[in-house]
Amino acid sequence: MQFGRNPAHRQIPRYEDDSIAWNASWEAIAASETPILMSTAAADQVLRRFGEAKEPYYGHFPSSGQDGTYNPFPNYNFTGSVRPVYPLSPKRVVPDHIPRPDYAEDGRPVSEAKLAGQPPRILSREEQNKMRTVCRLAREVLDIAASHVRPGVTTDEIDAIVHQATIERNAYPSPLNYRNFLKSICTYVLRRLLASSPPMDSYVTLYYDGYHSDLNETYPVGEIDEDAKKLLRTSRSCLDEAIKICMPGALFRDIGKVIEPIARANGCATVRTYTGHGINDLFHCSPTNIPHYSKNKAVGTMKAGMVFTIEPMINLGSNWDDIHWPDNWTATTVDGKKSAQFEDTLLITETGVEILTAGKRTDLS
Ligand SMILES: [Co+2]
Repeated sequence: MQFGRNPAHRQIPRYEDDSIAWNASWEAIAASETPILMSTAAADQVLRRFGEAKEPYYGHFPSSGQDGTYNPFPNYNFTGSVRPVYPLSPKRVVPDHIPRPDYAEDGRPVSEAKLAGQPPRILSREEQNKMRTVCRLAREVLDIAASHVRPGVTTDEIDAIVHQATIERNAYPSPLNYRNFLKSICTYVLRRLLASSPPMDSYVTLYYDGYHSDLNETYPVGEIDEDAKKLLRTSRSCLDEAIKICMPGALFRDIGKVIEPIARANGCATVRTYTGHGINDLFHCSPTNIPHYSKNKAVGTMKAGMVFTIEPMINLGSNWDDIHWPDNWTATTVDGKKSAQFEDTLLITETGVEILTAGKRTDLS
């Protein structure tokens, strides 16, 4: 498939210095101590759709803070109160002995492009076992990351923890250098998480023994308000109910028909830009678009041996649209309201579905 730019980019103002306008950033910080509106995005998919992230700009900005940090897009009309904080930490190193996907060196997922448009693959028994292994490892790493989520932690600290836990398992952190993405996890948040503020979303994607897994959860950080609690419960149940219909013969388009009514009934909206996707020896593959909204025209029937993700992004309120920062990958809600997301990697079995990334549930009550 082609990775065209989203029309949302056209709304982004131009800067005097073009080198600033398309930098890659991944850290964001809350500008104030008021309850924070955080948005999450499947950053892996932002990259998939939007093309390559750009090298960060490390130059001087007049708006630099006393600690040397700065907002690289001071003129951008941000929604919500989350802001980028530069400079980014240096790219983390993966030891040479760990096998890596094709894009690890130059950022280009060539094999994904080659196989675009192919029907979904049915995995052999051996491949299914490899998917079980890599998904179990991803769950272990995500749980380690979750155990470090607390007020005051930075997303960069979580990235370091995930990177270390991943390479300790002889796995490669799949997001690293995927279309030149600079980090080992996709996380969206506040660089420094405040007590009584936002949920934090964390993605863990591993590559091990030739196969990828994909998993994400949103966590409360400190005390969160009732709206945020409702959002987390709704997002989790959107995913859980959608998984229940998965079995041989079920239609991919019906997933969205389960999810959107649950979101609406709880005063929430379903993001349309980002979708579930096939995953196996490729990070993203056929079926490339598994929509989470009702009126979709996704084609295809589930068959035993297929592996794919479901990962609905649910926004508080009725606005499902999203907008992107000039860094080429950070997605936020257009109205600055909170958003949450949960994702699992699923295997269709002869009789139903196996949640390959299943694990202990966070208490969302
Ligand atoms: Co995914």
